[in-house]
Amino acid sequence: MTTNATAIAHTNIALIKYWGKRDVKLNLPTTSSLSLTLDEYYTKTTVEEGPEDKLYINELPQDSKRVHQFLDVLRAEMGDFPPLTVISINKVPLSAGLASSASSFAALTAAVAKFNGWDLSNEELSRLARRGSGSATRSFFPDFAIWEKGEDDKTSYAHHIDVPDLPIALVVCKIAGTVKKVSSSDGMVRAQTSPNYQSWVDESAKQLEEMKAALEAKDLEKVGQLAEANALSMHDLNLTAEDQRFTYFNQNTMKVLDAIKALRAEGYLAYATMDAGPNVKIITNQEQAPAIKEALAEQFRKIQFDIATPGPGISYE
Ligand code: 2P0
Repeated sequence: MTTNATAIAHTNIALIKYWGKRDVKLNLPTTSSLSLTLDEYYTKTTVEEGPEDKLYINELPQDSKRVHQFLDVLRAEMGDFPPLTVISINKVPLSAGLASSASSFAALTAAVAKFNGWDLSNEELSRLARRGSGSATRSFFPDFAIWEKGEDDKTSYAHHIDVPDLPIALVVCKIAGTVKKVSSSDGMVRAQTSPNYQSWVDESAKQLEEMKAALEAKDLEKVGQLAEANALSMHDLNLTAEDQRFTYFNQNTMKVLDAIKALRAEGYLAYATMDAGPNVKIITNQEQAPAIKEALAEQFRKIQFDIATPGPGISYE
């Protein structure tokens, strides 16, 4: 056991989404999902022996039941360890549809494993991180990862898929940096009451296979089409939920989605994906990303735009 341990995990954006649980306690998903790890957004987490489990994010103390529960899940799974002070530096805009829980729980899992000297593969770490947050399963791997829904607790984790030299880029539209009103976990429960839910699950399995083929063929146009179709149908579930329907869209979301369509009509490679917030991420290639960013920045002066590119897997300091 060392006195402290530090891990860095980058966030990821799902091109085929996770949006529903078949087991809430074990965090087992209804679908497999596929993601791109991003270079620009990450969490760096250090753990050291506490007097008690305590979390700081960007130097501010936090009262996070989720983190406390997760540390206890790790103790139950792996054996006891001392109370920990968790010090997290988060370079992901908090809770605004850029999955900060993905990089946070991946970095925390890896830091705790290093602190305790657990000799685990990234797949085994991914399996443990799942209990903290589903999307964290995919943040151990560079570039592209698939979280296999698996059969049970032992078989539901993510792995890397190798797609060498794909010049993919995302233009991230930061429409709102405010805290979202419906958490992902609540949103999924509601979405699962949509009459369209089972058809989304069935369609998602087909889209995943098509996405793997499109990545292998390096067909970015097809990657974009599939990701957009998968994301927009995920958001339809929220609107058609029978119990507490809701939407993450706002007026600017609609306008940006229209602008993406217009860019496509002009010949750009531009497809939208969206997560649990009003932000839109545009899937394009690295050559076109700056022009798309510029065109949108001119049209939407109050929205901030970033360009994100494929990022690395977990690392340690
Ligand atoms: C995803 N999202 O695949 C989907 C798409 C948001 C929209 O995973 O309840 O924070 O902690 O397992 O991982 C965000 O949800 O949810 C997410 P929990 P998580 O990236």
